[in-house]
Amino acid sequence: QDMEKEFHDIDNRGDWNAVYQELAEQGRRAEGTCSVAKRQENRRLNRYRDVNPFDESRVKLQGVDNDYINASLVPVPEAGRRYILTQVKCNRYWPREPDKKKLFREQGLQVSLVKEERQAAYTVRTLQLMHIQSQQSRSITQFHCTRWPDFGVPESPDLFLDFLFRVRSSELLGPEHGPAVVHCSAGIGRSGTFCLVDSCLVMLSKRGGDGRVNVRDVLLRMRRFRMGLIQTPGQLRFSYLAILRGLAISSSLPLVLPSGTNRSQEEMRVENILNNFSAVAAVSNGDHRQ
Ligand code: PTR
Ligand code: PTR
Ligand code: PTR
Repeated sequence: QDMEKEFHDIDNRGDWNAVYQELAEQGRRAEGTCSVAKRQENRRLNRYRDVNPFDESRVKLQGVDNDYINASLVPVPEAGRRYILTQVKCNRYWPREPDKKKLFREQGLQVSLVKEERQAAYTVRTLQLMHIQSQQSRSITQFHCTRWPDFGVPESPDLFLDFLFRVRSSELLGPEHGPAVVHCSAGIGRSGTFCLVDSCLVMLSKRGGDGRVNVRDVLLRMRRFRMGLIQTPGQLRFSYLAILRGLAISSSLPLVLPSGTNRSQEEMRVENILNNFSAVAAVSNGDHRQ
């Protein structure tokens, strides 16, 4: 595989820093304008002065006076994916317990917790979001990766892939659903890593066994819709590792498991991951305030 060779070449040269800086520079040269984000009345809506949505791909709120939110729609057509990346993290926006509701008066919304399942590295929650005035509600599935500090990488590709495969098994990232919301602190570093790995793995599986994907090109194309996706050389290297590992896992998966033979731990683990179906709509990375 070309990508594997590229990975080892960069590793052997100890060059991730240079590769990352070059990519970041190319990304910056292609950036669009952020004039709406920089308007006086919107300044307080941006957590970081240097992370803004482009005018062209910003998500617009409906039914409110000011349609501005620091969120971008990032399409990856080759993978059949569309994500909304945004900066939502500092507040726990869901109730801690099933019988409690969280009320957002200003927005006229109410959030209740329907179900919560805790795993070692992530939590899956089913939330009910209600628009109070119309009494309309929708079900939101939130996948919350709980072990990924900003500017860092997850402990291992396998731990991250457990999380990613769990999200994917719900099929909520697919084209028959609206774009999934992916958020962290700035909505670029960890969220960007998540979307890049997901999209590249989808492209590889569509292209079959000897398919290829140019990770850097995919990332640069995604960066035209939201700035700064992937924030460190380490996150870029981790993305390659996770894609390679994800590819190895999915191609080692036998179509029909031979009965009576001893299956490896690996096969059983993968089968477990793939059988874990549930329903989704939002993905969340990182910690939240208590
Ligand atoms: N990791 C962040 C930092 O150290 O900059 C922490 C942070 C958390 C920054 C929340 C900003 C935050 O948003 P707000 O100021 O809106 O609570
Ligand atoms: N200016 C901020 C900083 O560099 O600290 C912006 C920023 C913060 C960028 C967090 C990325 C961050 O990480 P993530 O997108 O993973 O929350
Ligand atoms: N309870 C923490 C606090 O308010 O300091 C919440 C928090 C945790 C805020 C982490 C920001 C954090 O940074 P990040 O999740 O982006 O690593």
